[in-house]
Amino acid sequence: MQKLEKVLIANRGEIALRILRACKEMGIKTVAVYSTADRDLMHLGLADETVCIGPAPGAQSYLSIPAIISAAEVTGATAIHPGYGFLAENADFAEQVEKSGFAFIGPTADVIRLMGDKVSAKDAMIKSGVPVVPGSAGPLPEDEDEALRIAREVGYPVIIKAAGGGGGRGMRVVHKEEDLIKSAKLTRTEAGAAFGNPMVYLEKFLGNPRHVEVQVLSDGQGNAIHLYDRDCSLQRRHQKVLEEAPAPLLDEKARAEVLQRCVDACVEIGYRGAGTFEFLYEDGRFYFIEMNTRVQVEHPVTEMVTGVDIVKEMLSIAAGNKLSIKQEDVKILGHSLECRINAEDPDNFMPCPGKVKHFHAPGGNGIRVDSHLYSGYSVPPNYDSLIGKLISYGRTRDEAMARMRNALEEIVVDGIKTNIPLHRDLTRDKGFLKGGVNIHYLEKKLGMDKH
Ligand code: MV4
Repeated sequence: MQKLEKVLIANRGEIALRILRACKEMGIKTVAVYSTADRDLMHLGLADETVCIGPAPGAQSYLSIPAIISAAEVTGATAIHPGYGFLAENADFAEQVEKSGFAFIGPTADVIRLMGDKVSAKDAMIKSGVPVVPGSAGPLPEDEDEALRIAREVGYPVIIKAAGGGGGRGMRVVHKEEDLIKSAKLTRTEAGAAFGNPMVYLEKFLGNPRHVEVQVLSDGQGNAIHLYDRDCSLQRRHQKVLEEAPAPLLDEKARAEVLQRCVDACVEIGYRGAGTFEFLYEDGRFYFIEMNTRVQVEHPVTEMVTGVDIVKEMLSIAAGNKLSIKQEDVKILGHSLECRINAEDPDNFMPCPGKVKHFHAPGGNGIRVDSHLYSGYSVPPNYDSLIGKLISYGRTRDEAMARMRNALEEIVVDGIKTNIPLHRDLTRDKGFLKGGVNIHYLEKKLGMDKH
C-alpha cells in the first residue's frame, strides 16, 4: 500500500475539516491554508501546519493558484486536495499542481478539461454508451437554416446551453421556432462574456425531470466501480437543499443499465478519482447532462448507505493504489438523507453571516454532523453560506426521515439566521415524503407558501 505523505487542503469550512479527518485517520500529515477572514476555522487547530494564503476575497486566496502552490512548496506537501468549488474543477490548476511535482487529488487535467467543456463531455458519453439528452450532435451550427433544421428534428421545446456553462449557468429554453435564432444569438453572446467561449449546443427540453446522479470511483489504472445513485431534485435556483441516497422509486432495469454505463465510461476516458455523473430522469429513462470531476457536497449520503469512505478512497487512488473495493462488495444497506444547513434568512434566502452565540449538535442512532461550526464562531461574509450538513441514516427511508426530524428539533444554532425551519417543514411535506419529486417541486412549494 502506497501512502501520501503530506496533503495540503486547498479549501475551507466543512469540507476542509472532512478531508483533514480522512488524512488523520490514514496517518497522512496535513497542511491547512486559510485567508485572513478564516483565522478561526476549526480545522486549523487540528492540522499539522497552517499557512495564511492571502486576504479574504476568494480571488486572492482560495482561488489563487500561485498562493496555493507556494504554500505547498514552503511546507513540503506532496499532494493537494482541492475539495469542491474554488479550484476543484480548474484544469489549469490541476496541470500546474502536477507540473510543480505535487499529486493532484482528482483526475488528470486533460479529463477535467474534457468534462469542463459540456459539448466534449457529452460526446465522450455518447462514445461510451451513456444515454444523453437528444439534441445537436456537437455544437449548434451558426448557420441559421442548419440550426432551425436541428431544432425542428429534436422537437420543441428545446434548450440552448453554453458549452462552457454548467450548474445552471448559461441556458435558455426556446418554446417556438420563431424564437430560436435570437435565443441562440443571445445565449452565444452571454456565454462569450461569462465563460470566454461562445459555443452553444441544443437539447430537447425536459419538462418535469428528477435530478439523479451516479457516484463513481476509478483508479486511472483500468479499474472503476459505481457507488449507486443519489437524488438531488430538491433545489432552489440551482442550489441543492436536501439530498438522499439511494434515489427512490427508479426503474430498476434502467438503473442497473446506467450504473454499468457510467463504470464503462470511467474506464474509457481513463478517469482517476471520485466523480459524479449527473442525469435528468424522466418517465423511467436517464439522460446524461454533466459530469462533476470533484468530491461533492452530498457525498456523505452515499458513504452512509455503502460504508465506503469516498475521501479516503480519493487519497488512496492519488497515492497510486488500485481500488481497494470490488463492485460485488458494494451493497446498499438502508437509506440516507442530507440537509444542507445555510446561514441565510429563512424568509428571503439572503445570506446571514455573523457570530454563532451557541451551537448544539444533534446526535443519536444514525445521525452524522459534518460541520465546522462551534459556539463563538463567526461566519464570515466572504464565502458561500453552507455552515454544515446534517446527515441521517436508517434501515428504511421512513426511519432516516424520522431520525432527521428528531435531529432538526435537537439542533441549536443561535445568533444567526439559518434555513433549519425550511428543513423542519420539508421533512414533514406530504409530497416529499412519498419520494420521487421533480426538480420544480421545492420552488413551486415556496411560491405557493407566499400566496
Ligand atoms: C436541462 C433541463 C431540462 N432539459 N436540460 C440545470 C442545471 C444544469 N446542470 C442542467 N439543468 C437543466 N438542464 C434539458 N435538456 C432542466 C435543467 C434544470 C435543472 C436540472 C437539474 C436540477 C435542477 C434544475 C433546475 C432547473 C432546470
